[in-house]
Amino acid sequence: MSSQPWWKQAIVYQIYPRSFKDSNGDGIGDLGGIIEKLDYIKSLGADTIWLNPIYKSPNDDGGYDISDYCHVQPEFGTMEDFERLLEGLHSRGLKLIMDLVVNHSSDEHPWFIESKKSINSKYRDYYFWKQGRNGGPPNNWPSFFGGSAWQYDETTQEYYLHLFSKKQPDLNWESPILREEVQNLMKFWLDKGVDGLRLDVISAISKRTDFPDSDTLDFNETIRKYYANGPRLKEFIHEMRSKVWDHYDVMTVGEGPGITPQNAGEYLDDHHGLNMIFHFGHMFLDQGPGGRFDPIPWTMKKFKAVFKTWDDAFLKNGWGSIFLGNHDFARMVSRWGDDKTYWSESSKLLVTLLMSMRGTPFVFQGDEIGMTNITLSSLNESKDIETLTGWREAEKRGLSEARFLEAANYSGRDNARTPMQWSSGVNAGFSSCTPWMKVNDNVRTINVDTQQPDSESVLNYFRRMTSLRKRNPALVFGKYLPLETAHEKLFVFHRIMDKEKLVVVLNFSAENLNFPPELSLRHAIRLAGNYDDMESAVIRPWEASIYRL
Ligand code: ISL
Ligand code: CA
Repeated sequence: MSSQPWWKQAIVYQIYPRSFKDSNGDGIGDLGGIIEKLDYIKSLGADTIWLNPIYKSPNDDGGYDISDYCHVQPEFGTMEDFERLLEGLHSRGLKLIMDLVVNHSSDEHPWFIESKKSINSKYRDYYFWKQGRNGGPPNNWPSFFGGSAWQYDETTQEYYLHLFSKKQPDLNWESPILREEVQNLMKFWLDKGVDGLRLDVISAISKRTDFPDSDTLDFNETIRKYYANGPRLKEFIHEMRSKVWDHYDVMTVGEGPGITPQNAGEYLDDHHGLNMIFHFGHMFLDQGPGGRFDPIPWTMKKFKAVFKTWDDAFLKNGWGSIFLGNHDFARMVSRWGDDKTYWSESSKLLVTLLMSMRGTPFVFQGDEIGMTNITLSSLNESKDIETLTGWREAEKRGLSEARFLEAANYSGRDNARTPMQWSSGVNAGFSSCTPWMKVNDNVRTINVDTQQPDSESVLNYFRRMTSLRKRNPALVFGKYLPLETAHEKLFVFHRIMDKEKLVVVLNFSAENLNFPPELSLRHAIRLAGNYDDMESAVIRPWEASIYRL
C-alpha cells in the first residue's frame, strides 16, 4: 500500500467549525474548540481533517461567502489559532484539507466593492456584469437559493451573476488576472503546510459566456447542462495543477455538482487533474424536479446502481470519494437508515458501507455517534439561507408553510449544522452559553460521553471500522464487485484483491432476510458486524457484516 499516494488510503473527518466546539463562550464553534478536541479526533482513526471555510465572511451562506481569503473569521479565532491547530494536527500525524471557495466571493470582498463602483473599474471583469434583457435579467437562470441568478446594480445599471445568493457574486475565471489572484491565495495557504484543498463548486468555474437560457425546469438538470462542465473547465483545472498544486505534496478534491459518470474522468487525469471529485449521484436520488425541497422516494435499486456506475467511472480515471452526508445534506442515519427503532444498527450499517467501499471515505462530524436530523418547529428556527429562500420560492408555488417545513425537516441543511453532541450536559457540552443553533433534543441519549465507555456504541463501532479498513488493503484497493440482487433491501458486494476475497452484506430494512443462495459463507470468517453474536441463519434487521471468504 505504501507505494500508493496517502490520500487514497486516507479516512477523512469533516469538521464544520461553527458547530463543532465553542471554546470562548460565545455560542459559536471555533478553532480553539477544535484544538481542545484533537485527541478525540485522533481517537476516531481518521487521519485527515476537511475543515469547512474558516475565512473572513459576512456568514450569508455559512462562510461560503468569503470577504477576505487570507484572514481567519474573527468569530473562529486568529491566524495564530490556525497555526496552533495545524501544528496540533501534524504533531498527531493528522493532515488538514482546507475548503476553498473560488467559484464566487462575498459581495463584501474588496474586489467586488471596487468592481461594482464603475464599469471602468480595473476589477470590473473579476465578475460577470451584463446588460439586462427586456427590462429583466440577462437570462432565465435560477439561483441555487431561489429567484434569479442575476442581481441588478443601480450604480452601474447592469446585472451581476450569482449562482448562489446575491451576496455571492460569481468570479469571472475568463480573466487571467483573476485566475492568478486565485492561484496566489491557494499558495498562501499551501505555503503554511496545509495538506490539501477541497474545491467548492469547482465544476461551475467555467461559464458558458454566451449565457443561453435554460431549457429545463428541472433544477439539477439546469446545473448539469448550464452551470457545470463549462468549455474551459479542464483548462482551468490543468492550470491550477501546473501552476500551484504540482509544487506541493497536496491532495485536491473537487466538489462537482452536475458532473456525470461520463465526464468525471476529464477532471481527474493523473497528471493534470484533480485527485478526487465528489459526485452527487446518490445525493439527488430523492430530489424531484424542484430540487432539495421537492422530495421523492428513493429506491435501493437506484442507490446500488449509483455506487456501481461511479465505481466504474473511477476505475478508468482518478479515485473515488465516498460520502453519505456532509454540511449540505440531512444526517445519514435519518436519510438512508432508521433513526427510530433501529437507530444504532442502521448507524453502524452506514459506517460499515462508508468504510468498505473503493474510494476515500469522507465522514461528517457527528455521524460517528449517529447524530440524527432535527425537527424545526417553525422556519424561524432555521439558520440556513437555502431553507429560508427555498420557503420564499415554495410559497410562490402555493405550498403551505407546514408542507414546506416537512420537506425542510427531511432534507434541509440545518439538520447537519446542529451543535456537536459532546455530552448530555448543558448545551450538549458544546458551549457554556446558548449555542447559535438549537441542540437536538436527543442529546440526552446520543452524545460522545455516553458512548465513550460503551464497547457496543456507534462511536466504538466506528473506531473498529476505521481500524479494520486500515488493516485490510482489500477494503481500500480491492475490486468492487456487487452481487446483483433484485432484492430491494439487500446490498451485497465483494472486495477482491489478489487472494483476498471479502464480502460485505448490508440489510437496509427492518425485516429478517435470507442469505442470497449464490453467497456461500460456509467457510467464511466474519471480520466485523453490528450484531454482537456472530451466528445467524438469517440477515437480521439493519444487520451489517463483513466476511473473509
Ligand atoms: O448540489 C447542491 C444542490 O442540491 C448542493 O449540494 C450544494 O448547494 C452545491 O453542491 C454547492 O455546495 C457548495 O457551495 C455552496 C455552499 O452553500 C455549500 O455549503 C457548498 O458545499 C455555495 O458556496
Ligand atoms: Ca466561540
